[in-house]
Amino acid sequence: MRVPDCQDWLMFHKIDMVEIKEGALFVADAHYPHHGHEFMHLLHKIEIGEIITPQLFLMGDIFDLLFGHNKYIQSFSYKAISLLQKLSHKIEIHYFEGNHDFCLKNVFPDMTVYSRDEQPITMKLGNKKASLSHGDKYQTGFGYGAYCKLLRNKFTLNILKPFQKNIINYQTGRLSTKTICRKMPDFGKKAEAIMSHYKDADLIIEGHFHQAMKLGKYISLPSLACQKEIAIVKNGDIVFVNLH
Ligand SMILES: [Mn+2]
Repeated sequence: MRVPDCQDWLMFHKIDMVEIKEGALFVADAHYPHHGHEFMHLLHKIEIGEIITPQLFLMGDIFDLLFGHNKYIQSFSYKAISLLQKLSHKIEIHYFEGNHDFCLKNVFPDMTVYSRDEQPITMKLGNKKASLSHGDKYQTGFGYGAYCKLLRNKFTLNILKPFQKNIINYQTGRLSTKTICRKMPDFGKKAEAIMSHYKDADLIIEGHFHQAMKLGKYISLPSLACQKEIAIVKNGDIVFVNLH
């Protein structure tokens, strides 16, 4: 008989639907470090045991600009990255990449990281089937799938090297002053359009829009940067809580 190896373990976990546990925390759109320090405070509280959770869901755009295969960009968020790496040894963390933070599988090897292509992911919440994703799947992005491939390519990396600091400095400056908190007046319609892609799900949990709204089976998670709120599973239900 063959001894099970790491690959088998991965396969098993891919097939087995993840169960969202009571007390699980959902953090979305912190846009760290440009839009407040709540994310760092939250991680710290988890580290010292002031907040206890069995499971942490990072729903994308946690960092305002972060991607793998680039040391310079990681230097801006070094403390948060190393604390997250540390926490990932102690608790179960699921990271859904967003449009601001991607190519992170190597940065966070002890988390389950879902690329945009892999999302949405179906999980169980009690007897409900929940579809989870960052939330920009049915919108036109700037093609970061291709970007991700480019970043992994040694040839492109070498060509970009002399310019990368300038590019990143420019983007960081632009993002840090960007207005990211807006109430979307027609959000009901948008939610309807998104829901039409999920005939099969009982619940759709997404970040990205920063709306902090529940519309039928659609949950637009609060943005930690905008509402200063996260979501928590309480009595099998997803509720929004203020961190202050
Ligand atoms: Mn987003």
